[in-house]
Formats: sequence, C-alpha cells, structure tokens
Amino acid sequence: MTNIKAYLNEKAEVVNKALEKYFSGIKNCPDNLLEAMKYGTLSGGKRIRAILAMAAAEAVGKKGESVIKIACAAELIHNFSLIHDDLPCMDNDLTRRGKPTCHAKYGETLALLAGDALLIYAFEIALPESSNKLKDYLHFPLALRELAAASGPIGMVGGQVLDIEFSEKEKNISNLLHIHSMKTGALIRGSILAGAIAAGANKNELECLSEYGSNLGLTFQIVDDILDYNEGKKDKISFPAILGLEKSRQKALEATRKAFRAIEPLGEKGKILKEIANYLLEREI
Ligand code: GRG
Repeated sequence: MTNIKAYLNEKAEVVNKALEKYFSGIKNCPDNLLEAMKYGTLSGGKRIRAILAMAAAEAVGKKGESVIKIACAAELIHNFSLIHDDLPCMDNDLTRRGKPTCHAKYGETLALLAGDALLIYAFEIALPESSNKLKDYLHFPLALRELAAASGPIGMVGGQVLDIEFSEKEKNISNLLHIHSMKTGALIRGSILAGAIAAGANKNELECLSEYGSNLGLTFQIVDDILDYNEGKKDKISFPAILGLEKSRQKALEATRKAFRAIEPLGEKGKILKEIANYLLEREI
C-alpha cells in the first residue's frame, strides 16, 4: 500500500522546484511581470494536474520526472486560468489559496498579462530548446497539442464561456455535466493524456487513460462543489445545489468506480492512479 499523501507531497515538491527553475530561466522580462507570474503560480496549490501527468507517465512504464516539462506546462496553464478567473470581469475574487488574488496584489492589467504570459510560457518550456534535443522530446509536441485542446475553445475556455452565458434556468444536471467536462474536466483529462503521450503511451493505454481522466475530472468537480457547499457557498449553481448532497456524493463515488475500472487493463502500473482517484474522492481541501 502506497502512502498516497507522501507520494503527492513528494511529487508536488518536484513540481515546485521545477517551476522555480523555469521561472529563474526567464531573462530580460520586466521585474513586475515576473513577480506577478511567480506570485500567481508559486503561492500554494496542490499541483494535482502536474502530478497526474507524471503518474500517467509512470502508469505506462516511464519515470514521472521524464515528463516534468509537460507536467509543469499543465500547471502553468491551470494557474493562468485561476488568475483570469479571479479578475473583476469574471468572478471578481479577492482571495485565492488564502492570500490576495493576483489582481488584488498587482492590479488588473498586470494580472491579466501575467496570466497571458504563463499560458504562453507553458508552451515555451515544453517544446525542445534546440534541434539537437528533438529526439529526446519526440512525443512532446503531440502532448502539448493535447494540452492545448484541453484548455482552448473546446476545453476550459469554451466551458468557462458556457458557464458565464447559461442562464440560471438552463443550469440543469445535463448542462452542468457538459459545462464542467469542458471547464474543469478537460484539463484534468488532458494533463493525464499529455503525460502519457509524452512518455510514449500506446493507443490502448491512451484509451484507458482517457476514460479514467474523464471520470476523475467529474469526481474532482463534484467534490470541489461539495467542499464549497459545505463551506457555505450555496448561492452558485453546483452539483449539490441541483442534486442535493447525498446524490452528489453518490455520483462522485460512481465516477471514481468507473475511473478504477477504466485502468484495470494497466494492472499493477495503474495502482498510483487508483490511489490518486480515491484520494481526490475523499479529500477535504
Ligand atoms: C478564465 C480561461 C479561464 C478559465 C477559468 C478552471 C476555471 C476556468 C476556473 C477556475 C475556477 C474554479 C475554482 C473552478 C473549480 C474547479 C477548480 C479548477 C478548482 C481549482 O483547482 P485546484 O483545487 O486548485 O486544483 P489549486 O489551488 O490546488 O491549484
């Protein structure tokens, strides 16, 4: 039995160190921009998308660290989305991860640009630096394409638009499932697939991981909604607001079981992914 918390802490540390290294590699960037990018990324966060990318690489027989660039790219994209989501034109939130949001600290213009820069830098760090490194990173452009699809118009950004535009009346369970599969689920599934693709996964492995990722993304969002609901955020349309707490928990459990089944063909190599799914179902933060 793996100590999953120790595994997650250890991997989060690896990701944080790599992110710091990538930030220190940025030269000749305006100081305030770099500071806002670092603040928006390094001040907290579970690093779950990056960890999933590494765990997916391990599930197809490679070392997690071999795909660290893809893992960090997923994390940078995620942090871009959080900075933009907090802006006054979106959720207008003043705190995130227990601290002032990026725009609360640096102003709206710099926070917007810091988010843009993180998104673009994600692709810069994960693409080969020079032609002589191409063979080491053969699969990386395809992995990045998966991340781009997961975060762009048919993924996270598209989901955010639907979330903003659907009227309260239209937010029934089927629309909610659709919105969240794009807004939150796509990047979670995309991080898993990108990690596996970068590690050279085959078609069968990718099919298993795709099904695992979709169900894990759903579990993640339902649990996120339940945690918010229990903290008193009852005004937003969410799984517990529509289904009630008990049915929401049941739905999260069903999705987790589907995620387990999806990776059965991976055998022992899928063990960590199973434990991560269980952890995300039972998490309290
Ligand atoms: C603005 C392009 C754009 C997209 C925004 C994902 C998203 C779309 C907004 C985030 C808002 C939000 C709180 C969504 C709920 C699920 C979610 C993504 C929670 C935060 O993810 P965690 O818990 O965050 O992994 P940490 O802090 O651990 O990194």
